[in-house]
Amino acid sequence: MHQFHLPDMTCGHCAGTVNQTLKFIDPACEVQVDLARHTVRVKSQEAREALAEALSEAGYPPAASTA
Ligand SMILES: [Cu+2]
Repeated sequence: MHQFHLPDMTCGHCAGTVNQTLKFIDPACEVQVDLARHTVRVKSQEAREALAEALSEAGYPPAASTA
C-alpha cells in the first residue's frame, strides 16, 4: 500500500486524472482518493517511485511528506 500527498489534486477532475494515471501504470491497482486531504492510497505491486514519477508527469507531483 502506497500513500501519496498530492497538493495539486483539488477537484473531481483531478481525482479522475490521478486515477487514470495510476491505472495506466498498473491496471490491477486499487485507488482510493481523499480529495479533502489531497491524498491518494494505492494498493499496487508497483514500485513507489514508478507511481510517483507517473503522477508527477501527469501534473500532480507528490509532496515530500505523505502525512
Ligand atoms: Cu481539479
